[in-house]
Amino acid sequence: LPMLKPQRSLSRDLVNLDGLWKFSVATSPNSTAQPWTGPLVTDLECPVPASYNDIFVDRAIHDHVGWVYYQRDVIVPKGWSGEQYFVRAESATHEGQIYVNDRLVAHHVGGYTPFEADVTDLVTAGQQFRLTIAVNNILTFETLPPGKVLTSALTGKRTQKYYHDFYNYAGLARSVWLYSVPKQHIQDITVVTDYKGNTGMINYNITVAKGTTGKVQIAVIDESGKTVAEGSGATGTINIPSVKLWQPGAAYLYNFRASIVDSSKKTLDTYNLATGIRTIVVKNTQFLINGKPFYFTGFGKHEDTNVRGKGHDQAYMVHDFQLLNWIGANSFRTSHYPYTEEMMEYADRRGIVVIDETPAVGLNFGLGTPGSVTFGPDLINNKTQAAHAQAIRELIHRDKNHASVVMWSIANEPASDDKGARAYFEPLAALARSLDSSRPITFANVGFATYLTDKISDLFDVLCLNRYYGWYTETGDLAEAEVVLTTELQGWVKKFDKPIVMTEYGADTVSGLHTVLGLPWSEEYQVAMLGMYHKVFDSIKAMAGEHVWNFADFQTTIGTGRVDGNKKGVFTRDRRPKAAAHALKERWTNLKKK
Ligand code: E9O
Repeated sequence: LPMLKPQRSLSRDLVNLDGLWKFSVATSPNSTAQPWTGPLVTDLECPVPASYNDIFVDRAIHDHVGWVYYQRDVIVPKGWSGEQYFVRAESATHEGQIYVNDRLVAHHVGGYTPFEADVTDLVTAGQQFRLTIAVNNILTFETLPPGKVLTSALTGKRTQKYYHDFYNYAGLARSVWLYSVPKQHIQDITVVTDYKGNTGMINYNITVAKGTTGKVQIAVIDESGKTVAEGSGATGTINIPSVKLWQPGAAYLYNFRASIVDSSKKTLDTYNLATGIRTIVVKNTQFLINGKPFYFTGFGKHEDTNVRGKGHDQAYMVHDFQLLNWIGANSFRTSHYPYTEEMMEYADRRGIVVIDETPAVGLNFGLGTPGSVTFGPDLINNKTQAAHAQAIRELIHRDKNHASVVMWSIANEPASDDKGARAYFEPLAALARSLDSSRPITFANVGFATYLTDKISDLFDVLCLNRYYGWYTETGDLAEAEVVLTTELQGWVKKFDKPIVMTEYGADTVSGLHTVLGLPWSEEYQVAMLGMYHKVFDSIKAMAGEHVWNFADFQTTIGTGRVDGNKKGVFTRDRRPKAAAHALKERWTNLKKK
């Protein structure tokens, strides 16, 4: 697992490698093809960060299945001699290989989490090297999300099939870094916060690099720059008098500053970790943040914009949070994969609450799980489960210190009614709990796994339900949909003493389409359907939140069921409000006042 997110501090340096990289797609489907072992011969340049698919006006690149190569020259700053340095990719979707000159230095499977390589011994400070990153977009039943490559018998063309409803954007959609740390350095920090009365507590655990002889020291600094507590040792508890808690909508962050200090009191390394002090407890049907019932309002989101695909963009990030604030939302779910670390940090600073999800999506339609008749090499299998376990490890490792993250969602819409579902999920739920006992766990349950047929919800703390009565079923009939929704929710209430969050509900809506009859696809229908759901939610005490599907329209695979993507956005893909945005703003702003 990679080290802490790189940062600049008095002891650490950071070089951003974003920009235009040389780019080419592999001409052969074989991953051992030539190009990356030398300078790439190509006249294409691709921006990093961005998915490559929509950048070029070239259907072959858009639809490419297999490896692509990114390449640029990099200079290790001359002042780094004596330091240890790494190349880090925040993500390579879905499989990445890092090459320093001709040498393979890192390999990683999983498209939404960082990986890195120690290049200290390969390049001297002050020298230049050729950095190549190969990226593969193939999805199989050994990756998450799962998928399958099909080859046309007629043309030989390969296509990537997958079972989830968002476009298989690929490439280097997040930043790439070269960073340095001192030889004696902090490798990892885990903080878990608590409070008693007005004393805050940061329980921490620090691991240091091999060969570190210096001692760990801690200072906790408040937002005004005042040191409010100190401590020492690799593990311990820091008490903070007159604590200011991190609250939804009112973030407060302490700087948890960990240092390594040698025997002559010289500071060798420093890492600054923004830390919000807050507690999360699930009690009966309540989701408590700092002991107060929290009701989630907001959306399932996507990393998705025009041209960039899943490319991280600070303008969109800040604007999306502005829109969340405008509409009165207090939270979102990182459907259906971990988002950039920048966004998690930004949520920490904005006081936005996050349900953090793994890329385990598309384990639903026509797929089997261990023990079921459809389990096998060409379907969900033990290797899928192993990839799933690794995805849980990497997500929790990366995001464990974020105050904004209040719950882990380990899957979206798996076949939880399948007879193999328990055998598949029992160890995964246990794994998530063993990695972090300070947050509840959940998964987003799909409509056909009802309160009567679902087999795994007792393994989780919160019931997250995705429901589409009035859209995929009872289409256009909100009176009938209301009865079905009420029955379903009451069924869950009877069965479990747990909070319920509706993590998806919504209707595809063509911006600008209006009907006096309020028919499906119109803006009127989206408003009416959400309104019906809200009326039902308000009648059920166990409801602990509502996340509309989706924040914005987003791109999907081509098919007859989608017109340039999924149109369930409350905002269009370019972030203009549909009528439902105004209706939600009114409801959520009023809920906030209560
Ligand atoms: C996952 C999300 O990524 N949930 C889907 C969303 C959608 O708009 C998709 O974009 O299609 C909904 C799944 C609906 C399943 C319907 C089952 C109905 C059975 C009663």
